[in-house]
Amino acid sequence: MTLLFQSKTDDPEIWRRHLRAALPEEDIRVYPDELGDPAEIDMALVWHPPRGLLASLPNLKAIFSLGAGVDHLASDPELPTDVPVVRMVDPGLTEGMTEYVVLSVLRHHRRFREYAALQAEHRWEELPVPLARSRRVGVMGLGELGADAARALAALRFDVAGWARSRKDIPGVTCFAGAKELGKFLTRTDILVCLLPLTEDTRGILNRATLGELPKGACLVNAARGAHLVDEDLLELLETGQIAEATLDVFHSEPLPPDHPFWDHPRVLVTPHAASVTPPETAAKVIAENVRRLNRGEMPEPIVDFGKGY
Ligand code: NDP
Ligand code: OXD
Repeated sequence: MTLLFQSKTDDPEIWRRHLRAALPEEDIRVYPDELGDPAEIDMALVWHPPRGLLASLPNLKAIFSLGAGVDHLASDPELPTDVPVVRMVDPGLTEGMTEYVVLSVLRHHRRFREYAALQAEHRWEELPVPLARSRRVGVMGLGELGADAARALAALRFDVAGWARSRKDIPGVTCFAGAKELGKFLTRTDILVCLLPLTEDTRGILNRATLGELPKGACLVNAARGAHLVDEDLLELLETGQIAEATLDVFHSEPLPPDHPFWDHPRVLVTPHAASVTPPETAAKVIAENVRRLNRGEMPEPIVDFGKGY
């Protein structure tokens, strides 16, 4: 079988090396130079593919997303509807995200932004910090990434809750479900972490109304998608003190435009969509397992349900 690799942001040679090691029998081609005859492509491993590329491959049996999010595919009006789309669920990707979330939550909890500001003024001042068990962290999205991050935060003894569409049972995590329980989840959350997929239901979910339900002085960590957040609402809530600080990894427009107010905001930490990057050394093995499933005539997994949007 022939696998086409396409990404403008991932190094194709590193991926080729890991894919070859995991799939020695398969033909690995890198887009665009090695595309060759489109009819020969059986599978595509892609990140933000050019519109229409996937539709131009007539014998495609599976589309693998290089990332966990599939909004980069859902937004392609020409996405083939008869080819299974497989999202990235990879232990390395999950570990990276959990590190980012734990680091960000601890940074807010232990007031490191304020210590950095004090250091800049050469001020020796101890700031009070509650025990983690008194700090209420809330994780929006309890899927592959959110559930792992919530478990890690609970292991650090934070008072952790999570919110998803369906009810979850995660030891040490108070689980809320569905739109009806969003309010209860928000009002008990001091540090809010967003790990939702971007869908029509979740677009703009971090807005004046929802962030306004958090206790005054709450912190926000958005590592999901920029379009979850209404930027102007966050800026306004930072001004009023409703939101004390934010850590933002994802933005409406990436790279974040140089004149965007987040860059210079003293209480916003910007990272460049780097919360977790799919590591080829682990993910090539995940792809290989799915290619073997296809070779056996089985379905790859997990397949995206575009009815739900993720
Ligand atoms: P999953 O599909 O495994 O989990 C999604 C979770 O969100 C599920 O718990 C789901 O609920 C919940 N959810 C979806 N829609 C709603 C809704 N309307 N209301 C309440 N809960 C909802 O995704 P992952 O955990 O693998 O990834 C999450 C997102 O993280 C990705 O889509 C991507 O956008 C982002 N990401 C960002 C990265 C970065 O570097 N910044 C890296 C990787 C991912 P249920 O379980 O009931 O279905
Ligand atoms: C992803 C991402 O979805 O990198 O994996 O954002």
